[in-house]
Amino acid sequence: MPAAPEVLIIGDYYHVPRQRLIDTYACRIYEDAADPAALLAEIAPSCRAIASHARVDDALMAALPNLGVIANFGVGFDLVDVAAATKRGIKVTNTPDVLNDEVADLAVGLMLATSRQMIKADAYVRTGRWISDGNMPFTQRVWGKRLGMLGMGRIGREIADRCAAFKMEIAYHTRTPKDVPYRHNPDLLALAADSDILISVVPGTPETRHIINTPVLEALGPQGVLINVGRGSAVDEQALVACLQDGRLGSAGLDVFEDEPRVTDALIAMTENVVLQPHHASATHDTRDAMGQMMIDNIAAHFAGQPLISPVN
Ligand code: A2R
Repeated sequence: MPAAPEVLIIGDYYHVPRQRLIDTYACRIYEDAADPAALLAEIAPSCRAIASHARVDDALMAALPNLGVIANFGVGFDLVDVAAATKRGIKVTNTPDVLNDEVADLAVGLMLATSRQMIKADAYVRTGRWISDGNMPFTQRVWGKRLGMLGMGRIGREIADRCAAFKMEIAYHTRTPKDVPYRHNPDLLALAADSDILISVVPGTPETRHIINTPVLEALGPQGVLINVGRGSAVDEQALVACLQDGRLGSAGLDVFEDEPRVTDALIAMTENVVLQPHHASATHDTRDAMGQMMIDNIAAHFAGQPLISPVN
């Protein structure tokens, strides 16, 4: 019986599929190595796959000449240098679709929590202010409001469909119009100006970096709500802080940040109009398991010489 193929595990992901991977293949764990360079040198002849939830750069690929596939845990694959992989003939896979509903649920929850100030309201009860100060000041309505979606892909569509049930008026901005029952706006600035709530669910690419900037935030306006469940890099966080601080933007609900897991002190200090989540929109047991399984299935397909399930290059 030939030895199981060697898989390099990089980054932290759900322990259940991770263990399944370890039980199935000969795996080495990058983070466990006292001397990562020595580990790479040792597995260089045999390592044919990386299962990753961390940065995979060209130098790492260069150290593993027999690498055939980088299976990324997550739909967003911005941590993998796909151009370098393609140049080296290495396939990259991701985990699309299995997380759409989960992320959409959290996006809607974040929209409600931010607009209706649910975290602040929770504290209002717990700290006794309901008794000392009387009823909490009123909040902003969600149903029937104008929703702008930045991104209308697999996840964006699920978010929009949920928001349609909230009787919201929905429009979206993408580079190309989609076959959806919502109005396409080719101009993000105009979309922001026409929206009460803007939800961002675009990938982290050079093109989307800081696509939500001061003009977009100002267009959303003093009553506007920004929700980001895509990538932190899509929002100019400094501009966001400035706009929130001086009232040019109303509030924000964020699951993703520019420098995760570090979140700027200014955002942490804003408890009145900002709701923060630890990049966990897809993080339920079921969905993280499904994502892990998809990553494993891609590796298995590669080893079996079969078509990959979700190639990105
Ligand atoms: O622009 P299009 O027509 O390719 O539409 C895509 C849109 N998008 C952009 N919209 C405006 N300006 C851009 N520069 C830009 N780049 C991409 O984002 C499409 O509507 C959407 C991405 O959809 P999917 O590829 O189906 O991704 P999915 O599964 O919805 O996930 C979105 C992202 C992931 O890449 C992770 O970063 C995060 O959510 O979990």
